[in-house]
Amino acid sequence: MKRIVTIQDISCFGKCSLTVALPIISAMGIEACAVPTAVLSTHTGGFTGYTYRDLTQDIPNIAKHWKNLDIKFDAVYTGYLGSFEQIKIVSDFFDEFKTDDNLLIVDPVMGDKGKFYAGFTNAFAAEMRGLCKKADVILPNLTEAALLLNEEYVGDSYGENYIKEMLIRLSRIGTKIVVLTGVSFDKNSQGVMSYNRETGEFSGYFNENIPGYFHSTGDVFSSVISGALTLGFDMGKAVKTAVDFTVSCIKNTLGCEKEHWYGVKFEECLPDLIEMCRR
Ligand code: PXL
Repeated sequence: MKRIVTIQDISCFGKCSLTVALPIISAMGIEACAVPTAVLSTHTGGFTGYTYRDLTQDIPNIAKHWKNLDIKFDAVYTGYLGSFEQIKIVSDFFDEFKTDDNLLIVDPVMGDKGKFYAGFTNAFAAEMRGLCKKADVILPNLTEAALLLNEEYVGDSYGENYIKEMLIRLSRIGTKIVVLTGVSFDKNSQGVMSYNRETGEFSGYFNENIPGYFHSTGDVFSSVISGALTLGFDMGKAVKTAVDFTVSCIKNTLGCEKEHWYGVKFEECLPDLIEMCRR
């Protein structure tokens, strides 16, 4: 059985970060371990008045205990991180838990649609770039890619060449595999493009573009692709599984957007994910 440790906050209400990653990783038949970086009453994307308890100081102690127990991970997957100091400590965690054959996966959660999430800055993006340098796989959306490269966000006006060149620039940060999410070359389809720096291979996978904004789809996608790569799926199958599952979750939320504006209804789709991982 494979084992992933995911490092991100727990937003107690709101269906994102750990409350999405843990059930998805478990459904994929992978042992899910967690390092909670902070406890929030809700996520920050649309709620006001949320509480925030920082757990940065606990992370080195958790790591030390696990080292004493000689626990090893097939993948370390990081999501939302809340401070410079947290990035530094997660970077130390990478150094401690990297092995010859495990995967360090970074979703550089910072923003979407050309805007930072609450509390993030350009200086944070520069620090996040340092963490991406150590990763085997990074999973930015187009906004996060621009922030990592210190470039202008292009909005919807780009073609395939622009994306390929952006993938190459991102890979120069030092990462072996870059998966760029939220790529759309026409209004009917949306998906991802990836680049493997070692083989020079690009690949793309697209599914229906469903109009609207669906919170937490980034965390759903990143959790599934992290699981799929950990299970040893090749990039094509990993990307297809993650995109198709994310689209199923969005479709399952259509018609309930008013009530479920804060996160997609991924739970009812988990049986499909279990099935996708059996094939
Ligand atoms: O979905 C990413 C995410 C994770 N954690 C927190 C967030 C967000 C996005 O807004 O606010 C706390």
